[in-house]
Amino acid sequence: MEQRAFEGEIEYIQVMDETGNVDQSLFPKDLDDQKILEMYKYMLFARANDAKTLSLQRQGRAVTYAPLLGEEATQIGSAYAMRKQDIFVPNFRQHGVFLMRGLPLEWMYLYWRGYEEQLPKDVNGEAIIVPVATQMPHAVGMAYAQTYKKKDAVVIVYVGDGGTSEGDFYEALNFAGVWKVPLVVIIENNQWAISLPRGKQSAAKTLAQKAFAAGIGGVQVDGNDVIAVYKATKDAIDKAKTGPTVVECVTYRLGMHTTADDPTKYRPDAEVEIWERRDPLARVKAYLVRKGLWNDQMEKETSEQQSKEIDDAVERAEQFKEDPRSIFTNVYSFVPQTLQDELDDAEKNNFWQEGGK
Ligand SMILES: Cc1ncc(C[n+]2csc(CCOP(=O)(O)OP(=O)(O)O)c2C)c(N)n1
Ligand SMILES: [Mg+2]
Repeated sequence: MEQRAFEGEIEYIQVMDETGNVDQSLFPKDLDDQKILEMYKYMLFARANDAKTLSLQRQGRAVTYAPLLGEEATQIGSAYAMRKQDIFVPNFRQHGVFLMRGLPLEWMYLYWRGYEEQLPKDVNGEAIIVPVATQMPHAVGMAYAQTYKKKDAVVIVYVGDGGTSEGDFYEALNFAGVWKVPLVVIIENNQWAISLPRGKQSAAKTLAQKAFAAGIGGVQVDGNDVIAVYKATKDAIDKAKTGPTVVECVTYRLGMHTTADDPTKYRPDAEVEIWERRDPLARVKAYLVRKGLWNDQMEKETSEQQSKEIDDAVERAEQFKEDPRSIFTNVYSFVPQTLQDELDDAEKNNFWQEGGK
C-alpha cells in the first residue's frame, strides 16, 4: 500500500501591487480608504522616526540601533490588525509596531539613550528582545496563559528570517501546535540576517512552511503590501481561538543591520535598487493620490507635523532625569526581600550620588 501521508500548500498573497493597483477579490471587507490613509500616515511616521533615531545615533545621542527602513508595511499592517487586548512580542526592529500600539515616542528615545524601562501596561507588549528567537517560547507561554485564564487575547510574536533557524523557533512552534495556543507568528523575512542572505539561511522554499512540521497552518504574503499583511494577520487573529498561524512577510531590509554594520561590504547595490522600486510607502501613496485622498501638499504638512512631534519627544527624552532605583524595583512584579536589602544598602551608602561608596 502506498498513500499520501501529508499534503500542504503555502499560498502567497498580494492585494496591492507595486503601482498601487488593488485586487478587489482579495480586499478585506473591514478595510476602507480612510483606514488605508491612516495606515499610510503611520508608515510615514515610522519612517520619519527611524531616520531621526539613526541620525541621533550618528551624533552620539543614541546607542546601537536597528533601522526598520523598508519594513514599514510588515510592521504597520500587522499592528493595525491587532485588537486592544492583543499582546505583541517584538524582537529588536519593530519600532513601527511600538508606534502603532501607542507607546509614547519619548519612551523609544529613552530606550535608545540606554534607559531600559518596562513598557506602560496599556501598550500591551513586551520590551525589545535582542537574543535572537528567545521571544518565541515566551510568546507561546503567554498565549497558553491567555487560554488558561480564559481571556479573549491573541499573542502576536515577531521573528526574523534568521530567527527561524534557531532551536527556540522550532520548539516554540511545536508547543504551540500541540496546545493550539492563540498565537500569530509574524516572520519578518527581510532577506538578510546581518550578512547571511535568505538563500543560505534555509533550503526551504518558504519560511512559512516550517509551520507544517508543527501541525500549524502557514501563509506567505508580500510584506511590502500593507493590505496583504493586514489581511493575513487579521485572518490569523480571527481564527486564533482554534490555534496558531505562521504569517511570513516577504520584505527587505533597505538599510544596515544595525548602526554597527556596513552592508555595502557584503551585498550588491543592484539588489537594493530592485527592492527600492518595491517601496512599501510608494504604492500606497500612488493608490491614495489616484483616489484624490492625498497629494504632495498633504504629505508635506503631515511630515512637518510628525517631525515636530518627534523633535518634542527627543527633547523630553534628553531632559528626562532617570531614577536609578528602578534597577531594583522593576526587575520583578514585586520587590523581593533580597533586592530590597540591596536597594536599602545602596540608599544608605549614597550609591548613586557622586562620591558615594
Ligand atoms: C542568540 C543570538 N545569536 C546571535 C545574535 C547576534 N545577532 C543579532 S541580530 C542577528 C541576525 C538576526 O537576523 P534575523 O532574525 O533575520 O532578524 P533581522 O536582524 O534581519 O531583523 C544576529 C545573528 C543574537 N543577538 N542572539
Ligand atoms: Mg532578517
